[in-house]
Amino acid sequence: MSTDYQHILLELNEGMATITLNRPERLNAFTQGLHADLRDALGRIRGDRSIRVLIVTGAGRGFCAGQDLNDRAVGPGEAPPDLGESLEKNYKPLVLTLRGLPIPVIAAVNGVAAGAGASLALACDIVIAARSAAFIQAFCRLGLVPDAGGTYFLTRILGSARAMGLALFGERLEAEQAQSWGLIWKCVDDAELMPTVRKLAAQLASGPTQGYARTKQAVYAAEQHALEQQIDLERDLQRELGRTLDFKEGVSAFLEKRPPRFRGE
Ligand code: LHQ
Repeated sequence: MSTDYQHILLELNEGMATITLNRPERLNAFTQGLHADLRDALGRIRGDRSIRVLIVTGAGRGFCAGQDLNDRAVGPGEAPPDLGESLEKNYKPLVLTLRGLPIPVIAAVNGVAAGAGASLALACDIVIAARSAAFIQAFCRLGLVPDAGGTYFLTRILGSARAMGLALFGERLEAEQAQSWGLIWKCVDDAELMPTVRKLAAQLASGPTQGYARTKQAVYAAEQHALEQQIDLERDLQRELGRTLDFKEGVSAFLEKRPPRFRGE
């Protein structure tokens, strides 16, 4: 099934949802309209228990070039825009919704991811990029800080030395380098991007969805917790998961020497 929006495509198929940012002539830069479509689509995905994985990608040759700067030009005599309002209303809910979805989210970075477009990719749980793709912290060219979680993601994932270099110089970080720095999960040949992503998404869509939700929760909590707190969280999550049908199925399948049939329950 596919659902039409003006600025994105939403496809739902066998437990997998795919959101394709669809403003290719502007490298899928964010506008109010794009944000509104994303909000609506993510709300539907969150409310549909049959969806067990989400893919986010871009139409055309770019993934997402960040904020559409046509919306941000300040003419002579005009009051400066309130960028904080735009972040509060649009980008913060977007990033927090992606992080909070109880299903794995895969960014299929098909081309350049610049500014808040790079933050969008890094807000996803797994990032797979085409070899020709690149990540650009374009904010410094505009006199801005990396936003939409940019300073958080870069610093947590790479450490402050590399985060600072990327943020101050705004250079292209090629997908291969991003992989070797550990910023993303994988870089693959361009032609292999969507086949690879769909294969992994299908694997996740037929996996133990409850376990994935708690894994996501635990991995992100570990960024904040001390060891003891984290061990306590793991205990609590495992206690819940031990009651799921998927755990029962996983153990039975192992003992019966057959592949498990997880239902996400
Ligand atoms: C664009 C854009 C774009 C409009 C390409 N806007 N048209 C900011 C402020 C407000 C609040 C919230 O937070 C933010 C966060 C941010 O995201 S700040 C960062 C904004 N993004 C940028 O500064 C990136 C601007 N784009 C570029 O530097 C280049 O386009 C990159 C390096 C991404 C790609 O370069 P090329 O591959 O050479 O493509 P291009 O520049 O030729 O772009 C293709 C078209 O897309 C072109 O239009 P045209 O009509 O000439 O074909 C661009 O103007 C348009 N486009 N990014 N952000």
